Amino acid sequence: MVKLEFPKGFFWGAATSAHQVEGNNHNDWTEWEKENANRLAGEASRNNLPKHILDFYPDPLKPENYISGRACDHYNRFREDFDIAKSLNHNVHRFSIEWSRVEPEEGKWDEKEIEHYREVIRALREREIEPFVTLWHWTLPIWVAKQGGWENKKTIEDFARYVNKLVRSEGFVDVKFWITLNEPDDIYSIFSYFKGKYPPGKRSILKTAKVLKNLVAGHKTAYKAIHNSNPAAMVGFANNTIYFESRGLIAGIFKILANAFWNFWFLKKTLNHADFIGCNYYHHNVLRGLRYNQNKNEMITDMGWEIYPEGIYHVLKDLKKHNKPVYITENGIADSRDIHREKFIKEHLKWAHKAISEGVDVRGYFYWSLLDNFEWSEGFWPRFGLVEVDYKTMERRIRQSAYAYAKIAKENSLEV
Ligand code: IFM
Repeated sequence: MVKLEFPKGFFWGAATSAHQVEGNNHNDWTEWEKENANRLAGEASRNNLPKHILDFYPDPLKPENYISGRACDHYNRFREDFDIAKSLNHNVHRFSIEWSRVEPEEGKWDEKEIEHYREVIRALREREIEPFVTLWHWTLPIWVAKQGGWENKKTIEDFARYVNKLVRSEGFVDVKFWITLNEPDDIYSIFSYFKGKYPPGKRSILKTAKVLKNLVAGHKTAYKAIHNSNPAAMVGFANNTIYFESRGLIAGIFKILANAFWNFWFLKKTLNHADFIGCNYYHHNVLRGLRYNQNKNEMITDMGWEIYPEGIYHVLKDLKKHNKPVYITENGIADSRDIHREKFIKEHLKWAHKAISEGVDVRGYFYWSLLDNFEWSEGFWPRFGLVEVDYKTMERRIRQSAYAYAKIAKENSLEV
């Protein structure tokens, strides 16, 4: 048995996002869900889904699975949820603010909603849990979506105004850690504007390029706004990173290009406007010739994603050259039976620890997610939570793996 000690003051916690947990939002996603729930339920096939998830409510073959609705009712139960996080020794928590609540109409602030998030921050601080606040996790107020979302340059100014309003409001001024955007390039732009899988469901390289450019500008203006209000703040964005491995010469070139776009493009564009690097890691991708996803898939999650903990070591090592603090802002597994989660967490932490021991300045780990939640176009069936949510009763049940993670957090070390 070897004990791997993590750096003093290491952050241990979990992440959520507003739309996935709060419930009763009204934004571009809720509209899209209404339009697409029947289609998504129709496309879901019993054969492609793991059998064991078919026993859960809601049924992935029914439209209700694809409507976020009450979600986890975290909007009303956040204190109870933070009590759970506290009992699991979390000392940090990542959550996002829902822009459509704060500014439901252009230029009109809903002070009650700002007060709500002030209460959320207060509730975390009362429990000695450090808040990591995400300003934008994919959803847009309806009026922003109507003006073309991130395709429209005006959204950059609108976003800056929203950020300015928040960071200057009482209760927000002393928030130290801010994440401007979640997975802006690799997931949002690609899924929403290139693959057309997420709203607004477009498929255009030109639009993708425009959105990417505007998101870079959005990040930079938000960075400046936060620093103008609080020079001591630490600001970054959450980057979705993939560990690409190549087999053969052509794949070697493919890998350079894939890395340059997927892992480094947004990062390089915003490096002068980042106090830390947020690293979300879920995937390994083996390239063979010009084919991708040639993974062995010996172990997979409920969503069919390969479990490949070593990959986190490689993506972290690749970040070392930037000489910035790194936070693992997401890493998690859809595992409704909780049979892989404990090992998943421990193995990823073992590899993250190796990166730390080789000089990468990793300062925190956020498991995705604290709760089971609404997994976008997959709806409710993927179960990522340390805590199970019964969507009929909203009852929370702490999974065994959460206790294993709680022990690591308490001891600031991992036994392997
Ligand atoms: O649920 C998502 C999250 O919103 C963004 N990162 C990946 C998670 C799992 O797919």
